[in-house]
Amino acid sequence: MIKAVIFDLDGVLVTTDELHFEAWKTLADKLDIKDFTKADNVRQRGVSRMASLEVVLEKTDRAFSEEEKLALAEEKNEIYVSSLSALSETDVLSGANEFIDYLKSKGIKTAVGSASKNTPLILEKTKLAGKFDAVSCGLDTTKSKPDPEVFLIAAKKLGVAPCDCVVVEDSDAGIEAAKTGGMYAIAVGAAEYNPKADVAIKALESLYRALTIFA
Ligand code: B16
Ligand code: MG
Repeated sequence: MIKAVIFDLDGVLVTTDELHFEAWKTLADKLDIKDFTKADNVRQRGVSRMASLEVVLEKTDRAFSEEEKLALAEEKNEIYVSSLSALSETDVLSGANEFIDYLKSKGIKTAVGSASKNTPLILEKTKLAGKFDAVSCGLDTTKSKPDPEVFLIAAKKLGVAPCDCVVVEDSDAGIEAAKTGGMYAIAVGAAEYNPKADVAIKALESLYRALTIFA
């Protein structure tokens, strides 16, 4: 019996995945890396800021010290955060608010489970803050997806056993994390073809039907 739904943030609830790509692209251009593409960006979904940086640096022969890498990650974050200034409730993906309200009406708990350290800022700007029973994000974790830590912390904050949780994810790392954590996984968007997911959907409007599979 499903007692909680844990939502990934970037690419599931909010369109910030595109802003992450643009910020990494700006950094790549500055490093004279010309072939950083959307295909590379798919591998950055769900993983930490530092792991995402490695995807960019794979494209150059230049070597960087740990200190330089931290500075590059910080530079990307500054570009990304400044692009968040225009973020508003119109950037919440279609169907998200309605589905969260539906879950509440059914007594099913909700949480955010995101790798992003910018989660509180994004929730505030999109007026999603306060809609969830719990928030677990990159500020709570020491290990990032595909490690299940972020989702296990969410489940613990909710007081729900992992086997009674469903995770909605757009990244392969996130699907892996949910399954390793003993949860059900619904894949959406970029993770649509992940064979480890229990169900795949094209858009959030299909979540109602997807949820009946676990009932
Ligand atoms: P930040 P999610 C993830 O968010 C993004 O998908 C991933 O691309 C990013 O590197 C990660 O957050 C860290 O984000 O740099 O803002 O701390 O998809 O888990 O909600
Ligand atoms: Mg995501």
